[in-house]
Amino acid sequence: MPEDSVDKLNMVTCTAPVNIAVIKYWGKRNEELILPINSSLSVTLHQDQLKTTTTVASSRSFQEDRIWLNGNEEDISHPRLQSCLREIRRLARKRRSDGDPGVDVTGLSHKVHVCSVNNFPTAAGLASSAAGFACLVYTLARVFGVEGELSGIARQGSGSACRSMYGGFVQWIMGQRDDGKDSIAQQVAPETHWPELRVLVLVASAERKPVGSTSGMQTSVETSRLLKHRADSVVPGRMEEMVEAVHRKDFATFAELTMKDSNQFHATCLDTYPPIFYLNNVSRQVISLVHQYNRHYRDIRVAYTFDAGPNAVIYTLQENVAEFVQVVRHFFPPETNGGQFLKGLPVDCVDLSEELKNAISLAPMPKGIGYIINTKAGPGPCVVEHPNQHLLGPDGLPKNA
Ligand code: 2P0
Repeated sequence: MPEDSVDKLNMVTCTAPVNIAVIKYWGKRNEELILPINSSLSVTLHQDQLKTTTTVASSRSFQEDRIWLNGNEEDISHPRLQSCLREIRRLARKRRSDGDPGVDVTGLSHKVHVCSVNNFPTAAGLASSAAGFACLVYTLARVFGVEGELSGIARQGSGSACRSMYGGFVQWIMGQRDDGKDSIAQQVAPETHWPELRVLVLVASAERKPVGSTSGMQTSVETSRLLKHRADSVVPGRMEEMVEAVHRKDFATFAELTMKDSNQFHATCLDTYPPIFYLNNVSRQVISLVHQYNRHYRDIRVAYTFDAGPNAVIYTLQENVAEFVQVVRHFFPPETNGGQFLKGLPVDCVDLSEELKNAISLAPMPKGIGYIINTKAGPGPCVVEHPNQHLLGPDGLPKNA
């Protein structure tokens, strides 16, 4: 590659977070624009534990758009990738014609190379598409010099990705318009609002989920009357209550709504025909454990939620983390010579009282849970300033290829 084209490489690296919904998104009213049948609300997880990193480079010398995900080159012609690229370029052209000096005029026609990695295993069962598309859109926007509302573009990559465009507590407002312009994410409160809140990801299984979210929710929309009832008559009220509970930092209300909404989402999966099963025996044991733990204290101290897979995500407050982790360790004894059971934020060691152990009537399930990630709410996407963090080399190809 000649020197001058190397000089004209425009390269940006950003990171974006995972989010876990407490009011679930399930069902679209428009498949192509990814418009949902109900609003949803999530907590953005801290990027110290879970994040996607994406580098985008643009250059006059690139022949075509290309993308590498977790080390492998993937097909960039995927319609959802194309939607994000097209919409960012459209926005950049619009900004330029509006006279925005920030837009890199010369780079508008350039092709891009995209390289993206997750710092968590796909086997952790966490929705990597949300962090992935949020990171792609955020990074592309920096490369093309566009700012402002970007969640509507991330949404067109993957619905839940629009919520990863902000930190803290985030709602995705379903919107009413057919063109989707009002279907966007908004921050309800920043991550600093509720510093005591903690999130434990209980990684139960390395199996791949049987039915993907996109096709699963499609079948649910076609066949489940419960899903329609949920979207029309349950979620609107729950969204209001949840926003209020977050503002008040009312853990008991937040927790109860979270558990009920997870349960109703899985009920709509069972009401889908043919039914979809995301929960397994370990999931059901975790549900039972949480309810028995809360009943023992006559107080809602811990809440569970499950997405399109068997792994539990636990919301609790910092003061309960050490004991609850020990409870999980007691009822799901880990492999003695296995890897680290607890990852993420450090946790003190505590002894469980006999009273508490006796109050929970469950037979221990050895190795039911592989490991726990202890994390908290965190900020939205950020730019990585240090150039040695770029995933693409000066030749525009992945460094670790
Ligand atoms: C959520 N999930 O609100 C819900 C709860 C899974 C269960 O968003 O088709 O990967 O890309 O819009 O965003 C997973 O759905 O689906 C999801 P698409 P997405 O987090």
